[in-house]
Amino acid sequence: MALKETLRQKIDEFRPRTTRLAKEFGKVKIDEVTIEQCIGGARDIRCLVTDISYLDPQEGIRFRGKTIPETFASLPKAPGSDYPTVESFWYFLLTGEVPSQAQVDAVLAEWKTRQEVPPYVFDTIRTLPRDSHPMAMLSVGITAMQRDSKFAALYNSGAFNKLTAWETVYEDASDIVARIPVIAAFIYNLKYQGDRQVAIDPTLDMGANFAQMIGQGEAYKDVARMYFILHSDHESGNVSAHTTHLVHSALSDPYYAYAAGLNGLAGPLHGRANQEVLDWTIKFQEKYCKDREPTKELITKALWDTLNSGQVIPGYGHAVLRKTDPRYISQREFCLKHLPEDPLFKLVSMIFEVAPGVLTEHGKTKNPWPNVDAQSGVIQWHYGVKEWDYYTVLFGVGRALGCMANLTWDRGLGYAIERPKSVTTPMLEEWAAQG
Ligand code: NMX
Ligand code: MLT
Repeated sequence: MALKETLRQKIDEFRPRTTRLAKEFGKVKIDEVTIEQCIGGARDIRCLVTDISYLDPQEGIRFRGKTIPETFASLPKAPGSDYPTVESFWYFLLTGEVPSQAQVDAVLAEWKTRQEVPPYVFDTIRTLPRDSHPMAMLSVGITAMQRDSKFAALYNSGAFNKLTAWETVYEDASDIVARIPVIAAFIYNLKYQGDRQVAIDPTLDMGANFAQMIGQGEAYKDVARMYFILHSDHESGNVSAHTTHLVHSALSDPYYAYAAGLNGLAGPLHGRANQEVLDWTIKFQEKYCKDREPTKELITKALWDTLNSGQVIPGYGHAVLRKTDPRYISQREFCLKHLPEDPLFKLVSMIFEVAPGVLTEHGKTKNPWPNVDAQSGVIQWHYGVKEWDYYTVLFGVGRALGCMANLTWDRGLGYAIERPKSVTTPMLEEWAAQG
């Protein structure tokens, strides 16, 4: 059965569960809200639903119930590779089922029919100043494609039907995930390779094709597959996923919604932290290690200098996690296998030995351990993708998978427009006085 048909069956089977919960158990309490949460970024308030992934503070992410090692182990691999194709992961995220090789091949074939980016998208990106941030370019590219939205066309046609509208979200979502690596490669070549563009290779899977389009060799194909899968989803409360969900809840189409999500991902406390990590590490090398090897003492001093100047240590801390991010560990294992002697990897490993102690002594952060961004740039750097302002674009390509799978299900289950209630400071003061 084709992916869309499988999905139709799954959504039809699932919908009564959501309807029943809302109708019969709608008043059951699952949380309470404190003043601290209200002022402090709604931290930990349970008010979003997703079945695509779940983040446990101690264990880290599970995609469709599977840990990262379980996900990598269970999905069909790219030919000759240790890693699954992104296409097989997409099938898994959408349906919760491990696909057969034939099902993966069908997604591969489907993406080939979708991945041609309309030329006006490239023309639009080209009009931007060349020193625009690559995330601005990506966001503009996705917004430009809105013209082609099948969801928007359905809405405008007057034939919008709540029960079947998800089908056009699936169409837009699939177009976005198939095209976003092509747009990302275009931006890379435009900005850093003198506009030397490389054509799509229709014989390759998404990760391999991306590698080829940015001029990378065989080894990078697995880097791309691993990277896009690891960055795909982190349940629904993170800024990029939540923004995408929020914007689409107003029935804005997936292009508008994901462009908004990308704009959130571009923030230094979110996806851009991977750029900041490289920036911090290279500046550290330049300042302290011109004529000497890095030491734990030097790193400790540099970390304190950063903290004392009021800045955060990029790549450390997390709003939910309270242990080392398993996405960090997964990438670290890749480094230990493929680039154990890389000087930058060794430096980042030394920071890993020192930073949690420094942050604990500093005493502010609830989680002194590294997150995904502390390790990802090192791998890119090792393979020659040294333009670190581009790293968040790579994150954005991966995050599209999670956001688009979620939007398809959001519409399938008919989630409402999101509209939490705000209160005023005098109201908070009154409640505070009442205890
Ligand atoms: N370095 C210094 N201070 C920190 C750090 C850090 N890495 N992490 C948290 N703090 C501070 C934080 O700024 C806050 O200070 P204040 O009370 O003065 O406002 C205090 O510790 C308590 O913050 P937490 O409750 O531990 O963290 P919160 O949930 O508010 O924020 C992050 C989570 C991820 C925004 C925060 O840890 C951070 O800024 N980390 C560095 C940036 C980063 O790596 N972001 C990437 C996250 C992953 N991603 O890809 O999105
Ligand atoms: C993410 O992958 O979105 C980040 O780790 C941030 C988060 O989960 O809040």
